[in-house]
Amino acid sequence: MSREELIEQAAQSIVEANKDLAVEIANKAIAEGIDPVDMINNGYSEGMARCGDRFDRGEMFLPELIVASDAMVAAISVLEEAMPAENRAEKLGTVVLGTIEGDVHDIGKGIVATMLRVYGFEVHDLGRDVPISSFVAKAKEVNADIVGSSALMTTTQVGQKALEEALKNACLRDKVKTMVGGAVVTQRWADKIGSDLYAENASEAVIKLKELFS
Ligand code: B12
Repeated sequence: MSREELIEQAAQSIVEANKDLAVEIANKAIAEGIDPVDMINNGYSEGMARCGDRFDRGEMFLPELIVASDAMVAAISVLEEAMPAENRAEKLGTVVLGTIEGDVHDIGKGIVATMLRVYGFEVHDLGRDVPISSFVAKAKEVNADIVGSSALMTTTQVGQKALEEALKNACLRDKVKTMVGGAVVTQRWADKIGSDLYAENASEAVIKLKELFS
């Protein structure tokens, strides 16, 4: 099967919320030697974007979205196994990462965590619905170089601004770089709140952080 066919089937498996098919396609892609990151970015993520459009149009409802999310998580975990870790003697930096309090969206943040690990960063993934104080406490505890936050909703996006303030109040802002992302987040927002770095997707996050630490 060609790359294009597998990419399209991956997207379709998410739209159909078909976990078995999503996993089957992931395994096929690995067997065919297709880049797992390509499959995630252009296949499964595209499928989830189509789900988002359907949800917007009222053609898909929350329970289906939850099943589609499960299918995506299952396929990604198969592909993660196939990502060759970059060989390097030393870690590039220590990252604390999480989804802002009040927000349960964690698929994209999980992809960012995986990709950063693959490319040589030590990642402390705090999960989702993470209180601002936990980001700050973890950053102190592990002596973080980067604090990254994900927000998928306009209501939780404001938490990224609160995180900037909290890091300043804890006298950590000079020691750590901050990185923001998530579907509602833009470069403009990052500039507005004074975050050091914005990335549209996980691959871009890796490129930008590697630049910063090289
Ligand atoms: C899947 C999904 C869900 C799943 C989440 C499952 C999970 N475990 O994550 C479920 C069904 C649980 C869900 C619930 C809800 N959802 Co929802 N959901 C989505 C959907 C369709 C896709 C999100 C997704 O996973 N995309 C795929 C991943 C790969 O993309 P991504 O998250 O954007 O991540 C990439 C980049 O953004 C970036 N990135 C992400 N994080 C970070 C962090 C850093 C530091 C960096 C650098 C980069 C980065 O890299 C990632 C990988 O490339 C979006 C629609 C959309 N277009 O985004 C709505 C959406 C986000 N949901 C929405 C809403 C409203 C809700 C609910 C409130 C619905 C409800 N009525 O209950 C609840 C939320 C409850 C809560 N308190 O959080 C709205 C938000 C609207 C808004 N603008 O505020 C959206 C936009 C849908 C819509 N159009 O209405 N949702």
